[in-house]
Amino acid sequence: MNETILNKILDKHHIPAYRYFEVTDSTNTQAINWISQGAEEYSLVIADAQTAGRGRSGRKWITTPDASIAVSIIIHPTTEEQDRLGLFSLLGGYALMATLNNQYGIRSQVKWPNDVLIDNKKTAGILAETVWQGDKLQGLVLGIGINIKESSIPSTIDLLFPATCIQSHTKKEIEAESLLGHLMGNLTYLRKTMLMPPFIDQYKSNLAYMDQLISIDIGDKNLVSGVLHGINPQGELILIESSGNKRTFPIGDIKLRPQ
Ligand code: BT5
Repeated sequence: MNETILNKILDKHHIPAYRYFEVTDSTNTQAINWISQGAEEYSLVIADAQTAGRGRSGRKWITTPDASIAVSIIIHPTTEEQDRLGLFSLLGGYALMATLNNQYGIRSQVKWPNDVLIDNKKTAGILAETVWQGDKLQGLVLGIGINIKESSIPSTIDLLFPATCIQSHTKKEIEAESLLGHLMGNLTYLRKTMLMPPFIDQYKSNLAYMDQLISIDIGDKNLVSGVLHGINPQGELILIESSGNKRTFPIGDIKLRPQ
């Protein structure tokens, strides 16, 4: 990234501080360390490449130099937000989806709980992690990995789900620094609505596989199938099984697949 442009854009979005790395292990790891040193709300850790980028449950996230963005946003959730921490993962995905749709005219969707899809392929993944001292929340790190250029798309042997990148879906040149600025603008705005019913409704209207038959992998090779019925105010997925039984799934480590 160009640091002069980055600095100007982040300043415009009132980002209090940021740490930028050409390469780091994981921006989430850096952000977690920074929280224990007293990082302010909306401080950012940004990297062009990661050597140990992570997804959920120890899975790997690949960030390619000059082709991707890895960003970790430091958040200090309010007391009300602390009752619904799972919504942050949804907020990250929704804010990026809104950026692609509104600022770049690229039709994208959210895939519950932590992906952004373009044309049914993953272009970004979100990893929200919390830092606790005893039972007191010190902060939350919202890590977002975004594929921008073609070379960011990992080889299929590294993938559980098809992948794409933003640049393949627009002729407009994507500048990583501006994309980050738009993302932060949308995220800070949408966070104010996150606990209100319209947020859940809007999320549902942009949810991949809504009203379709899907399977949920609940671990140990156990699959639960049903029709995706939406999400509840906690951000949990609602599935209707063929028996008519309604089940909800919390944002844990479960994988959703189309059938
Ligand atoms: C995620 O996990 O999708 C969350 C990824 C979060 C990455 C960000 S980057 C900034 C911050 N710092 C970090 O260290 N992490 C966060 P999950 O749903 O578990 O998906 C992981 C799976 O996505 C992998 O097992 C691969 O199949 C696939 N994958 C890995 N890299 C990818 C990429 N660049 N594009 C598309 N899919 C990818």
